Amino acid sequence: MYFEKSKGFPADFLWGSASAAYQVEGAWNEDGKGMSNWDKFVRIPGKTFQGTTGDKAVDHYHRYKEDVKLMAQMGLKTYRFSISWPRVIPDGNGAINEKGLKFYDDLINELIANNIVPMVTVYHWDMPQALEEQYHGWENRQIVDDFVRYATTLFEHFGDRVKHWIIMNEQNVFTGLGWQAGMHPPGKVDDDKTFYQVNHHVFLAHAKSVLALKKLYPDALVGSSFAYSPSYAYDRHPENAMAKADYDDLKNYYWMDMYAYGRYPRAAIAYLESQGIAPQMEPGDAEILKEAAAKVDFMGVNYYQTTVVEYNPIDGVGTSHEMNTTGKKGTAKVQGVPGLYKNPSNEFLPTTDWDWTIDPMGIRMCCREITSRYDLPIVISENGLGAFDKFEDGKIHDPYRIDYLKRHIEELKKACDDGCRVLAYCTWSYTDLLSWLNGYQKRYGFVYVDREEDENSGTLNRYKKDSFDWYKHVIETNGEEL
Ligand code: BGP
Repeated sequence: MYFEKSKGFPADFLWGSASAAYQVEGAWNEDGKGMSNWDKFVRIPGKTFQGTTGDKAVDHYHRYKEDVKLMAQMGLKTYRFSISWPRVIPDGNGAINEKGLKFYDDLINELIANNIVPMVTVYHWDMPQALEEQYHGWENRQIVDDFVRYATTLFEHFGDRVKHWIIMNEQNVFTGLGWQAGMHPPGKVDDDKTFYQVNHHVFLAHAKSVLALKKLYPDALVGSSFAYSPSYAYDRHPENAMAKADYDDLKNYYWMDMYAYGRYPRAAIAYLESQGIAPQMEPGDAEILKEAAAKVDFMGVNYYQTTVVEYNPIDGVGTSHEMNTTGKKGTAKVQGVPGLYKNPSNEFLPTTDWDWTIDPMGIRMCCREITSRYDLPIVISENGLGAFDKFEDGKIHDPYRIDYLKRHIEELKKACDDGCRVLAYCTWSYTDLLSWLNGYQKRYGFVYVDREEDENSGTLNRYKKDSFDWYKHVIETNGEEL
């Protein structure tokens, strides 16, 4: 739709930036923290780019005050960060680690003292390794109760100061990479049956946590963040249009329908049943999922790219077990589900060095689709450009990042004009941080951190990139001057 004059962003719009505990904190074995599945996984040779770990990460655990000070200088309105489950409950279901809670108390208080709204992610992928050893983590339904106890501990402890909660980060990504692609812990390959069962457990953990939070704090705002890649049919061929419908049901609505409606898409379940891989539900599950969905306040969206969908014959490509983790353009592979769809590249769009499609209009598509299908408010909980940055005489010129963010914010503004209720926009990320599989060379921050893949490299000092001042001005003008 076209509007003569933009209404712009709402006056209370939350301009933010995001991170995740494992990617920034470091201090992996300090102050009583337990081992996480990621602490274990990164130690398996060949799993991460040049063997990088989050042992030290960017040392946010010790430098959080300096980081918050920079956020305050920028005028950031919200900071989205995650809490590390093994830092708070080292073995997952035993004693609470008071020192772990204290770190997050200090961080939250520091943010509030600087007028920055804390937005907390309960689970951003680092699970206590002890639960893997006790009962194979998410594969066992037992984890639901342990998760809800962990989440409730956070709600009880921080709920007086934290209003914005994201329960799960990118459930679709950590389960897909964990049980199909084999690239995240527990590193299982093509185990579709377990993948859907694991997802069912995660949905229950999400739902029961939403209910627990609303019981304690009815005014809290809650949702989960979905890694949403809106899809385009390859062309007007009906087979490709149907492939897009299959893709949306299995790759997008499967998660978003559950968060928003508390049910699985019928066509997806029919397909999974035909393959013998549908999740097992227990009596009462459907009711809990529905009850929680009615209480969800927003759809969290991590938006990076769109996808093209083309029909994939029964002898066509399957799940890829590798991706471009080096930044050498053109090394990513086409993947799909035989008999349903595959995802070729889009010749109309440029890509990053890691072969991620750059499509600013896609962010507007996300908002429009969510608004039409769910009529929920939206929190853009991640959006950003991973790039190689050059540090020269204390300066980092990153016009490519400014251009990327500017073009996405322009489209987001149009989504607001379209009537979408967008509450927040968080860039990924604030400081540079560890990219799970791509090491430290794939940088996303407004703040450059002096370190490389080697654990002993760099001073860890912080430097503002050009994009820092640019985003400061965006915030000052509430997105009017980009
Ligand atoms: C999302 C994750 C983030 C972050 C981001 C960038 O999927 O929620 O944790 O890592 O993607 O991805 P990458 O680090 O692979 O470039």
